[in-house]
Amino acid sequence: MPEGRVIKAYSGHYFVSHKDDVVDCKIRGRLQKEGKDVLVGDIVSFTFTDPEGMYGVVEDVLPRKTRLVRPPVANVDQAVIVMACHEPAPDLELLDRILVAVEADGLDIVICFNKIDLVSRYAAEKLAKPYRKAGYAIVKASARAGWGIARLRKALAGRLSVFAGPSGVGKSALLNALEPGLRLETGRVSSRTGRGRHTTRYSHLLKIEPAGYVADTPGFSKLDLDKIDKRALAHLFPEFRMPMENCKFTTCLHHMEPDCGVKEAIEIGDIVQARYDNYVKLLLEIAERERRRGR
Ligand SMILES: Nc1nc2c(ncn2[C@@H]2O[C@H](COP(=O)(O)OP(=O)(O)OP(=O)(O)O)[C@@H](O)[C@H]2O)c(=O)[nH]1
Ligand SMILES: [Mg+2]
Ligand SMILES: [Zn+2]
Repeated sequence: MPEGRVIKAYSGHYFVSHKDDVVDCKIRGRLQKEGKDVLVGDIVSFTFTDPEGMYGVVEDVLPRKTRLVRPPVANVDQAVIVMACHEPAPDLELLDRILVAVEADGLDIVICFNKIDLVSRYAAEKLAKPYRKAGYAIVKASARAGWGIARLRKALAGRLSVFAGPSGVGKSALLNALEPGLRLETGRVSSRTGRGRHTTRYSHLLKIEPAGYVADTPGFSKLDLDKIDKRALAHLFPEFRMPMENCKFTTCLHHMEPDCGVKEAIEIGDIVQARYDNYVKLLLEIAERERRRGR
């Protein structure tokens, strides 16, 4: 039976990429009864229902490697988190929040600082440095000028990636730069609020040569960290992992405790203060939530 990847789904139609074609499929009723839903990103087996091979029926869903809730995409390997260097102003608290959520999902991570054409080289590097230091793969890019696009393409090859980041940072523009044929709708950043307008509203997968798939996801601006408990949080900051081994107490939350390896690492410059400050912010938020639930 032929197999392919679901690249788009809406109102009962599942578009399955098969060889160089896309087959418009319905779903076998039995699958619903078995409680199997079909997500964008799923690999499915299907049968053709017409001699031209344009239409088909999804017969089964192959086992999923991963399943993201937001955006609802299956089998994602990697997240590309896009922030603009300017317009909208970089929100590093949001970036750290997204990083924590993506780390918790176990995805590989690339951080793309876009719109470097709008700032000095120094300003772009100042933004990127703490994250490079934390061990993240960084791409500095300008969708407008075409800078960094080759590096981004390399990072996407052979994997299914999601693009994430606030509205207006240039996710669609970057994808257009990668595949000029796509002509995705890009929005203006509102001059009144300085924010994007959430131009992109549904998930589908785009083929990025060579052999990369990308979900162009809705921009989002808020993220709750509901499933993360406060003991797990520090492990989701990769640059904390080694210093944590020097904490005196195995229960150390790296906040008020004495003899804390994380705080020592800040003093000698191995951990950036701003990252730590966002850690504490998230820690207190999680602690507060756990307290409320405990009651
Ligand atoms: N100067 C400059 N402008 C850019 C760059 N990339 C994107 N833009 C502009 O920023 C605006 C928003 O870009 P989009 O690609 O629509 O942003 P998005 O992240 O897809 O936004 P949503 O779909 O709302 O989540 C558009 O006006 C783009 O032309 C860049 O590298 N430099
Ligand atoms: Mg968009
Ligand atoms: Zn500690």
